Amino acid sequence: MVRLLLTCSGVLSKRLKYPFFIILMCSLVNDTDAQTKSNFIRILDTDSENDIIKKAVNVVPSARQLRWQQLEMTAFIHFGINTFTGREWGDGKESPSLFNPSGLDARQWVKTCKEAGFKLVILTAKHHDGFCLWPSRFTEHSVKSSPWKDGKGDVVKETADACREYGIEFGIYLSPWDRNSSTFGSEAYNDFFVNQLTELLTNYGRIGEVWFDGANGEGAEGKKQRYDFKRWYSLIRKLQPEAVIAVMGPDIRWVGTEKGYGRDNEWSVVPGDALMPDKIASESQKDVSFAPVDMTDKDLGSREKIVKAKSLVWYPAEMDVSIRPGWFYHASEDDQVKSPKKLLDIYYGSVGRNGTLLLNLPPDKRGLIHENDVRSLQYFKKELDRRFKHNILKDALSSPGTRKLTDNDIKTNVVLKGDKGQVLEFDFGKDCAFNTLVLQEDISRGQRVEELIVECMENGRWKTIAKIGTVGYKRIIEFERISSNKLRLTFAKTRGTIFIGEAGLYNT
Ligand code: FUL
Repeated sequence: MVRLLLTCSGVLSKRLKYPFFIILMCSLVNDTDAQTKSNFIRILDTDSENDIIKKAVNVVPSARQLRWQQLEMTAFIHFGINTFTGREWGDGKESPSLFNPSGLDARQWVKTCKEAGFKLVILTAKHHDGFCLWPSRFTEHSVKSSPWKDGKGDVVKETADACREYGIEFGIYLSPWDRNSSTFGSEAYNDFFVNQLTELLTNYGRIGEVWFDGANGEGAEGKKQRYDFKRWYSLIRKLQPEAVIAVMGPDIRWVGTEKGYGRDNEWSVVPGDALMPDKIASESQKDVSFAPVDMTDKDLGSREKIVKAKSLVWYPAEMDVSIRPGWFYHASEDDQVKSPKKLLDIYYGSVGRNGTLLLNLPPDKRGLIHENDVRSLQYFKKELDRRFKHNILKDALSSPGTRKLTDNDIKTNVVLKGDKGQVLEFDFGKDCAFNTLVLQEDISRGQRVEELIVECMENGRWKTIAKIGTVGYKRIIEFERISSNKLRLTFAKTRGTIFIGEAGLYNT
């Protein structure tokens, strides 16, 4: 029989209301609390540091951001003309006749993803070369000019249909930079882009994510394009209101590398100064990155950063990485597919560090995810399931209050008031071996944990086994295997009352 002790210390932070200066960028999370919670809050010149921290705890995800975060694992499919030329970036001059997969099977892509635990698949409908994987009415540079299926095929449709069949979400990657379009560099290009976006958002059912690539090169004769992001974003909101917009859009932030790892302290509440709506509209992607600050900065959301901010926004990280060195398939990389061990490490470093993983699986010239990639993913999933099968806390916990920590629902939470030193203590009644702790904050209440100390009982004394910073949506903490009858979590520093949604203890 296990006992769970909840101890509170510190001062109960008062809930302040800021009815006059809250600006809502996206949807409210909780209508009954409409005046205090939003995914965007302005900071006033008169706000003290304490006021700013209190505002930070009321910055919460929009409904679409919360849904997206809970997907945890999402997949990228890079496929297109580059698959057939062996390049990573095409120049737009490639002949569509090169596109001729011998056995394209989008169901195999989606089945592979589904079985490996992915919840959303994003297809490169158009990469920088401008070649469209759907028969767009607005260009000839597409599958309709290719020999594949005598020009009658539609890869976007096949992928969207497969996602529906397997019950996972579908998303589209549409490169703003188009090296084929003759209008690139003029206002007409924005109309062309809107037309293509409209096709993708209306003809293929529900879209869960729209991914606009950050690469913004030059068109013919050095022409630059001023992208009309405001128009594109409002079109998406109108046609697919549930879709999140990445990668530097209003919903999701690029983590800052293409390696698949988050920071030690990955904050979803960050300064939103560059996200001011008036700026979003007017400048090219190169001029305004929509980044709160330098996206590669080691620290984006600590107290030090947010106390200098002019606004705060919920802007969670997406960790994109390819299973191979390249984003597109190259036969020469068949022996460089990331191992199951590496994929597990990436999982711990992304999903386990308050992020969403976006893993790229590039189909080969046949139009299939290569056997080596499939094998690696299968072993990865098997090992993941094995490691997280047996939650020691689940078996042991008995009281209804503590069951909330193991019911796979982050919204049923354990509330710990105070702003430092809150304690969760678990007594197993007998020695148990473990080496991994998984914690989740109920992020619908914000991200609040700043420092956590993990201890176990050894010979009648508490021994520190891990010290970490942020938790957020999910934190996976590994330490040396130990055997103990008690575990103590001390939230050494928090931004006020914390809401722990889930907890898991494993012997992996
Ligand atoms: C980058 C692109 O240039 C790569 O080709 C790839 O699509 C990657 C996901 O984003 O910016």
